[in-house]
Amino acid sequence: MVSAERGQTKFQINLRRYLRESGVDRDLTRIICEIANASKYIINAIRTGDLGVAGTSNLYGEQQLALDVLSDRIITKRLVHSGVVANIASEEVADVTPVTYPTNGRYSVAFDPLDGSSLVDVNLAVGTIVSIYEGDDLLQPGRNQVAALYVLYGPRTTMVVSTGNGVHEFAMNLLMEFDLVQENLKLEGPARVYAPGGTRTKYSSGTEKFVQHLENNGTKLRYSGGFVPDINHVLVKRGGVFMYPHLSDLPNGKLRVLYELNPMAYLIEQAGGAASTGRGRILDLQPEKIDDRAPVFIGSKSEIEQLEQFIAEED
Ligand code: AFP
Repeated sequence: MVSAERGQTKFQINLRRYLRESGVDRDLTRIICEIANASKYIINAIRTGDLGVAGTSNLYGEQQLALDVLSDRIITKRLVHSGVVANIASEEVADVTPVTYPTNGRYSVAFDPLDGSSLVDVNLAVGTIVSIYEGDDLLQPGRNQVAALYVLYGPRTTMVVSTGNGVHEFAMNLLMEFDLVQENLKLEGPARVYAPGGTRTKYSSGTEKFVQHLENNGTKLRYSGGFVPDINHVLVKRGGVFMYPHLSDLPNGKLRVLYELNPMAYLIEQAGGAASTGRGRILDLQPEKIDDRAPVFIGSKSEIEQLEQFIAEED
C-alpha cells in the first residue's frame, strides 16, 4: 500500500497516482480515471441541468429523467473512448452495448449512471455506481469483479473505490481532481445506523424481527432513498446495515444485481462487511439477465449473519 512521503499529507495523492503506485493495471486505472472525468460533467448537469423528464422510459418501464439519459451518455462516451472496454451495460439502456470503436476489449463495465436521480429535484445526494469485470462477459457472479466504485454527489463529491486491495475514499478538489482522503475503510464494531427500504408492512416476519433487533440495540434509522448515500453512511460511520428486502408484493426486492448490488457488495466485503439476499451471498448470485433484481441486506458482518438466522428461522 502507498504510504505518504514524509512531509507530504495524503491529501496530495491524487487518484491516478494512487492507483499507479498501488500497482493497479494500467487499463483498469484508465477506466477508473475516465469515470472520474465523467463525474465532472455529471456534477455540472446536476447543478444546472434540466430536472425534467426525458420523454423516454427504461427497460423497467420507468420514466427516464433528462439527467438519467445525459449521465448515461457522458459515461458511455468516456468508456467507449478509453480503448480498453469490450462491452457496456447501463441501467438506462435495454441491452448490452458492444464497443465497436477501436479497443483492446480487456474489460467490461456495468453501471448505474445516476442512482437515486428522483432525489435531485428535492436536492438530496445521488450517485454513480460502477462494476468492472475482466473480459467481455457481464453475466457472471459478482465475486469475479476486478473493481467496483461509486461517486457520491453530495455536499462534497467523493469517490469510493476498490480494486481488490481494500476500500479507499477520494474527494474532489477545487481543480475537480480526486485526492486521497482515507485508505482502507473498514466496517468494525456494532451497526450504528440502519437504512430500511421498501414498505415495512410488507416485510416478512424474519425481516421484521431483524428491524426490532436493531432498534432494541439502539441502532439509528437513517434512510435517504438513495442507495449510494446510504451505503456511504454505513461505510464512513464504519458500521451499519442497508436493506431493501423481499416484500410481500416484490419477492425479489427492487435493486438490480448487475448495476447496484454486485458493486456495492464487492466494496462492503472488501471493507470487512457482508452482503446477503437473506439466504445467501450476493456475490455468488449467477445473473441470468442484465435486469435481474434481488433482495439485499448489506453492511456489518455480525448483523448480516444475525439477519440470515432470523430469515432461516422465521420465513
Ligand atoms: P431511483 O433511481 O428511482 O430514485 O431509485 C433509487 C433506488 O434505486 C435506490 O437508490 C434506493 O435505495 C431505492 O431505489 C429507493 O427505493 P424506494 O423509493 O422504494 O425507497
